[in-house]
Amino acid sequence: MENITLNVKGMSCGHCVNAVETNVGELAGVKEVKVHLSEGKVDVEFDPSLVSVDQIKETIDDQGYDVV
Ligand SMILES: [Cu+2]
Repeated sequence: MENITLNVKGMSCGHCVNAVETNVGELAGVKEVKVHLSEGKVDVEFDPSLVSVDQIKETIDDQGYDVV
């Protein structure tokens, strides 16, 4: 397992937290995802043999948020 923290812009409320946590959490290989709304950060624990950082970033992007 690997841990990354992504800086994400555009998350502003509980709906955003849910959208990111649910969609990233559904990716095969993602063990845990935690959004820190006030800091604009997303912690992800994942298995790099099953999912790439790019896939995780793309999934957040698809929800309408910017990974910086
Ligand atoms: Cu929101």
